[in-house]
Amino acid sequence: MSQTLDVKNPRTGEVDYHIQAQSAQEVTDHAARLRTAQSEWFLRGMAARGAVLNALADALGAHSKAIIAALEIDTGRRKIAGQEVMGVIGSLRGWAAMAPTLLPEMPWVQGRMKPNFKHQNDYVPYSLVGVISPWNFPMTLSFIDAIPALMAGACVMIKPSEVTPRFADAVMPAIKEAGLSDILTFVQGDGRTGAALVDVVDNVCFTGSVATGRKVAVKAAENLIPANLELGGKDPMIILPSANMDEAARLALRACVLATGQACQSIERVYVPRDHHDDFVKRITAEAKTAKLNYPDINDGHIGPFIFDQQAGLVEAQIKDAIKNGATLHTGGKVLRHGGGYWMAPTVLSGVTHDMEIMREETFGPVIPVMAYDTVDEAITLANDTEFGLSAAVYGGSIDEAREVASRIDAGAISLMDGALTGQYFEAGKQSFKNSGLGPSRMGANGFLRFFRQKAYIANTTTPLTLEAFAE
Ligand code: TXE
Repeated sequence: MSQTLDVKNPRTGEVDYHIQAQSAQEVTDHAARLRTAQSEWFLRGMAARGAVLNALADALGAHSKAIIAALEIDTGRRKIAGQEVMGVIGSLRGWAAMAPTLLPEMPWVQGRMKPNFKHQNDYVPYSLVGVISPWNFPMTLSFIDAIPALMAGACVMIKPSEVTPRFADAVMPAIKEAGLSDILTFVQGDGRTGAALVDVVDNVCFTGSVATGRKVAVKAAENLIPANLELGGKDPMIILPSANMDEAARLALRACVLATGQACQSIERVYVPRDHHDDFVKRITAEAKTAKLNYPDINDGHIGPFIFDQQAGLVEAQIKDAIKNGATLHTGGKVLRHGGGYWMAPTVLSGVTHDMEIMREETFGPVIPVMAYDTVDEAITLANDTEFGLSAAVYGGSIDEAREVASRIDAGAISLMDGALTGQYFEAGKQSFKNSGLGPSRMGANGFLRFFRQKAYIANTTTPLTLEAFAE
């Protein structure tokens, strides 16, 4: 029996949508249907699959108004909803064009040590790839793994977050029009449906919290399937003494509070030279006060509501903990109730230390904790003092200077002379270090190659050896 789950509108706080959570049996049935279609999908070849993905891009374009409208309700923001849809369309066209160039040539190769043998490699896709996505970028993070998996020749089952599931219904007509209904599907539900998905796929891609990622990894290990995990972060930004502090304040504000800070690549800690600290705090506080909530008019403002209402309480608790332990609040800091939703203006804190939750746990809110450092070595030590290693940023007088500091930061992607660039640039391969994830890069060539298994054909060009050749 499938269960009905309530879905809230983050701008009004009202339950105005429901999903039927798919049972484990229903997930298993979907998997069987997708598997049946997979070999034909693979045999069509890369060029034909690319043409279908381009057709999906066209269909998404034709349905974009309805999809953006659904995503807007899911997330409480309009411009970013549009960017998500256009980004997926661009990604479909990009992978369709690029993927055929990424598989290596597969000639017969004569053995070096044993020239009587030769081999040839082949790349065989996983049959069924599962994608489990979170609520912060519902469409982007559902398709980021799905598109290269489809290009590889896999079928794909996506389970969106139960917090933001409505865009999927709006996307389905486009999937149907592109002729992909048997190849790509959504299953709806909460963690139980997600867990059922991990039991039926051959390769799972997960974006979300460390705690849930760990559960997915354990289940994937039990099922002996690869887990591609992109988890939480506590991204640091180091501002070097040579930086233009005015520019630094402006970019740090954007990198910390864009999308209400509900982005994996959000900057969550800012380290500033002690000599510049007070001036920087003054500048970023002034900048932060100019940012507006996009309430009541969704078209006017920079900061949307908390998408997941419980997140508001978590963010406020971290701020209160910091203040209780000696931090100074310069602006923001309170959860605001408007129209039934939960909001927070950009929040600047100073006097923070690494004993505070706000400097250790993922915040996922529009919060800018600023900490002074005395030497660049100390700043690097502080940046690396974390269980996470998703990404980071260095801003200084030049790219070369920032690059040198970046080489000592233990994280998978470092933005230079800016922050949070992995939200704007998807071509660089990067892995998640430490507790921020597991598996190959989802960007660059490995974003595609991870969906294949390498197979070898090994041929003997002479007479096979007899057992006697191995006798003691
Ligand atoms: O994540 P979850 P939530 C962080 C952020 C946030 C926290 C929780 O700090 O506050 O995670 O977010 C499905 N087996 N990030 O609650 O629980 C679930 O249904 C399989 C960081 O959304 O990880 C949803 O589809 N699946 C991150 C998905 O997992 C399971 C982005 C994510 O849920 C499952 C988002 C299970 N046992 C949140 N349990 C980033 N840094 O990008 C749940 N799910």
